[in-house]
Amino acid sequence: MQSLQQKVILDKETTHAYQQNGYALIKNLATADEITHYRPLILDAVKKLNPEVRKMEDRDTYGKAFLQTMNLWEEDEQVKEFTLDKKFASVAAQLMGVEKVRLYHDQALFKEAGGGFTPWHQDQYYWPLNTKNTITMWMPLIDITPGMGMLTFAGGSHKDGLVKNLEISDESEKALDEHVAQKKYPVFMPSQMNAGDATFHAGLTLHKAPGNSSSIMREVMTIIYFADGTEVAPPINEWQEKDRQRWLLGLANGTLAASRLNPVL
Ligand SMILES: O=C(O)CCC(=O)C(=O)O
Repeated sequence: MQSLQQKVILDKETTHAYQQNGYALIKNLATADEITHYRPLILDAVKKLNPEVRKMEDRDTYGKAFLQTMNLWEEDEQVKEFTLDKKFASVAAQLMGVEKVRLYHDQALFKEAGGGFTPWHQDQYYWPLNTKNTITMWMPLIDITPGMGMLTFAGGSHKDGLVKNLEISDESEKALDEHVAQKKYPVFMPSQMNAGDATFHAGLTLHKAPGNSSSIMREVMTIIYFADGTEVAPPINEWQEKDRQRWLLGLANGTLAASRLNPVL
């Protein structure tokens, strides 16, 4: 699948808007051929690796929000091409205004039919990385409408740092919803995304998604990147310590975040 390597050059307005808003919507980032090729491979990997076995009614709010299957690229050589793809990484680097990015990890986030909402949160709460220059690419593998669980952003919220020390939960939803209202951040939700469109958001951008009220799975693949040169930060919660072990292979605080799972892309 060679076409993935074609570079996308963003215009200044797009990168400037990303810096101001903390998110960007890039249409047609993956072509229809690329989606046709990679979607079944990602679906197979999710089927094989998805760790969720509980019934919907037995899960908490986080568990109801999506099936979270992580680092597919380690398990599947073809998904590896997708996750390590330079076209996606180059868009991430251009938006962040850095020359090189490293991979943090990938994850498929599949919101089941009838799946719950994703509470307001900031990703950086989970990451022991000594930088604000982190970004997630969020790409639907099928066409999606808002009611299927469209990602929604609080514009400019990334500029205010880590707002609350809260994991994804009913508590984060309540506290951060109040914060968004109080700060009057403009809230943005795309009205439609087609397979291969992608949003990018900063690790500190507040975001959420409604539940999936449709009868089909919201299939989304995500890739998380950070600026090359970032160091490992002392973990501030248990999640960050787990991440340090899992995605940074236990690298010590203050060392370069550059394990074999974090190649420069
Ligand atoms: O897919 C979702 O519902 C939430 C995604 C998300 O929070 C993320 O990719 O950072």
